Amino acid sequence: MLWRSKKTRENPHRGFNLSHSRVLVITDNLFIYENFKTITAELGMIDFFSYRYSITNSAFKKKFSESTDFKPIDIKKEILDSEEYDLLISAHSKQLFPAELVRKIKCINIHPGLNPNNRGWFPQVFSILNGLPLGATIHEIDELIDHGPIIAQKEVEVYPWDTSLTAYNRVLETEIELLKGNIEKIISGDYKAVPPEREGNLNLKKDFDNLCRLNLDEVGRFEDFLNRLRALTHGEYKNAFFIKGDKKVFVKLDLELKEEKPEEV
Ligand code: 0FX
Repeated sequence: MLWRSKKTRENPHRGFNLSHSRVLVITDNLFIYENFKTITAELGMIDFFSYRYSITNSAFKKKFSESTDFKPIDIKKEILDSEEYDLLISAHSKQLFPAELVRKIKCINIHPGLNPNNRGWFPQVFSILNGLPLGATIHEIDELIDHGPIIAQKEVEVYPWDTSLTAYNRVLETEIELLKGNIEKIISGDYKAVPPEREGNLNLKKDFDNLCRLNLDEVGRFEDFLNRLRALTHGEYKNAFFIKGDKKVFVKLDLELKEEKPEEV
């Protein structure tokens, strides 16, 4: 059960003041959802959070059809207000929070990228391609995508042998680390958010989709093609493809690391 008062309340479990006692987390990512619940349970804060997933998430609809406390939400249609919630957290929500909502309630985003680099869709894919830094960011949501003042962030390495999946897994672990280190401050409002120094760059779903179609006549450097395939290799996802006659052929890379002694000159 959540606190029903808007006033700052004492957390009986931890003894710190909460200004956000009614927090709604919207997530479409299982790893983040499970870790979020574990972290808040460990911190004795489980009662302050409720969870919803996007109405469009058919996999979650199936998986959580029996759940009484994890239900879908249509963030554009459902009227949420500050009478009901003090804080909304987007933790890999597939729905963008409408500007009207962001103006009404404090909204925070947990994002798998190092803002303002490669804001938007699948940051690690674009970091592998354009060499911009990758990481995880917790920030206040404003009216633009992955753009608002930054509460916490941490860079992760991107290696020349990474695929999208290996880089992404490193980012997810870092998001959880940031969440653990900052969630108490966030719900008590005891943090300083700093606007990013630059606007950075933004990638959309259509930019990712455009990368996936390979043109077999394209001429270029081998390393660039390799990077493109690394960026599009992510477990079972069928991303990169080319068309040959009436066939669509999906491509992914299989990379294996082995220690080598540097060649003697
Ligand atoms: O949960 P999430 O990792 O997050 C994504 C965006 O990266 C993030 O910027 C946005 N705020 C959030 C709403 O959506 O998404 P996912 O589980 O759909 O994808 C995870 C990774 O899987 C992705 O980074 C790359 C890979 N992937 C995913 C899809 C759907 C592919 O390689 N191909 C795909 O078709």
